Amino acid sequence: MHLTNYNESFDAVVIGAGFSGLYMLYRLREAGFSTRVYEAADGVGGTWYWNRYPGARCDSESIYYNYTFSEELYREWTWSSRYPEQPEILRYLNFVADKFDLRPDIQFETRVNAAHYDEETKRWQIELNDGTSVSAKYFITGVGCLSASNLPKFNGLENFKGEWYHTGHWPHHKVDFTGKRVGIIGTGSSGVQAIPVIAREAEHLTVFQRTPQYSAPARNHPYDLEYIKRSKENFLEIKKQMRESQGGQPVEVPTKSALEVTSEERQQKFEEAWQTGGQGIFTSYYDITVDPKANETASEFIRSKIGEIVKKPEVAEKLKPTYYYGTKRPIIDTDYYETFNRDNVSLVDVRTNRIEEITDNGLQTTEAEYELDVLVFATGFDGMTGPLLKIDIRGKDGVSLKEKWKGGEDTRTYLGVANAGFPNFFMITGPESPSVLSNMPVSIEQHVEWIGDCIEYMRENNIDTIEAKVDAEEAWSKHCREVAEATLFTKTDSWYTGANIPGKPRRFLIYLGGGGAYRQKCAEIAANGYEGFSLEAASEPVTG
Ligand code: N01
Repeated sequence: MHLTNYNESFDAVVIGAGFSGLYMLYRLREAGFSTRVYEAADGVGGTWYWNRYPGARCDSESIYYNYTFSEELYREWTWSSRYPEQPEILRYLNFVADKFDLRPDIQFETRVNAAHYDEETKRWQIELNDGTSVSAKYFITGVGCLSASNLPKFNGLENFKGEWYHTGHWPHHKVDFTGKRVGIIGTGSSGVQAIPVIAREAEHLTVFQRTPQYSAPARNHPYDLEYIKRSKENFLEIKKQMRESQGGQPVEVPTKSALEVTSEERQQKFEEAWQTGGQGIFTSYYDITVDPKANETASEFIRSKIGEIVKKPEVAEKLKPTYYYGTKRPIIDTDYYETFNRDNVSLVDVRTNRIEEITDNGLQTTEAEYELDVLVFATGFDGMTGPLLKIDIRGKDGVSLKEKWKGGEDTRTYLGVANAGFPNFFMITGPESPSVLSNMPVSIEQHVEWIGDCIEYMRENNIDTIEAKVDAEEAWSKHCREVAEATLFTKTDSWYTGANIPGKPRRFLIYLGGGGAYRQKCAEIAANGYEGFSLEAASEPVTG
């Protein structure tokens, strides 16, 4: 694509008005770069705009699940509870957009269909779904890791006479389950959050479960004002801890193996974590996600809790997972296992009793037909690469990202932020960065600040293009794979490994070396004049 008559021209184009795009816009605009954000939705929020399903809430503690780039912002916003619900997080992001007057530079209800690098002009030509095209020196994606929803191909869905919804594209109106027979497919984080809420309203809820899940109680509670006041007073310390920590929130780093302590001590530790609520079991011992035997201690602890909570033994057995705890996203819940004690809830194991088709009136498995008025798909996302590959992104020689990554067989990036062959293209929390195995806002801020600094550096040093070198990318990708292979994460079928999408090549695309260490590595690379990147000087002074 070599367009000469594009409609507008910017220093930078950013896709997405979620946590990533909002801050990227602010950061670049503050530095004097003309920036345009394109957003498919009619409002800001990204993940928190789309995932409006009942029970949707965050599983990072709210005082850490926010931006830290502005102390004023941190002090002005007050979270209501430990794990805020989706409407509150969406209000926060709207508050941010208003406070920094971001909306004038966001074009809503607009999708980027294609972005092609023009080697002659050294600019990105960006094609929008309204038929117009714009040009930008820098092209930045803030599309998130989980925005391409996965609706599995079930035969007959088009014949279903009832209502159906996907948790990742929930409607804006309230879905009323009162008096209805509801079915839900999927028991990941979304399903586990939605099931207890829907069960309280529906006449009957049938849960179609393929893989049982480990979940721990969230024990959400309102914050007391004194706690909030202290967190605001300690802003600088909290920010430092978040940014230096492994996972983006201050957690005591485990120093012991689960296997070096007595079973009594271990049991006590797990029990304390269970009673406190949150992700404490996951972070209790350093080898939980590394050593199968250590993992089994935590897995068995949660299985025993399921056995205690769920009254019908045959239901409890079906709910007990067997994969390595933590290698699918560990879930925290409010009354998840308890919900299966309700008379109006039934559980169907679709691994043994397979879904054959969706019928006019419900769902047919190999053993029975279930009559349903509403069907909810909590079937997740084509994670990591899915949102990027939905856009026709082409770098030098017209090579697409999809071709470069060999359809996912060979996805490789430099630091999860850049790609060889794609000059001046940056991905916020892209594949092979810590992304979803860290507290997202912290990782997003780190990428945004790194990208912003890089673009400013280019202007100051009269550099026209920056591009990852092939060998640096290869070394980074190899390092990511080696770190992941040393853990149990790669052994489990999950969206982390791409195994949830039929035909998707199996690759683990999250950097597991820790957010703090990753931040340091990125900073060193920048301090060394962007080591591993080729920088090309401009023939004329760089303005953008
Ligand atoms: O998706 P998932 P999600 N037939 O992929 C099942 C984040 N998040 O939307 O496990 C039958 O985890 C599938 O079964 P199986 C968080 O990072 C965060 O729940 O593949 N079942 C699974 O049970 C999370 O990890 C928050 O065997 C099918 C479910 O659908 C990520 O988003 C809240 C099927 C999908 O689970 C994704 O979570 C929500 C089929 N053909 C989400 N295909 C919080 O912050 C899929 N399934 C709390």
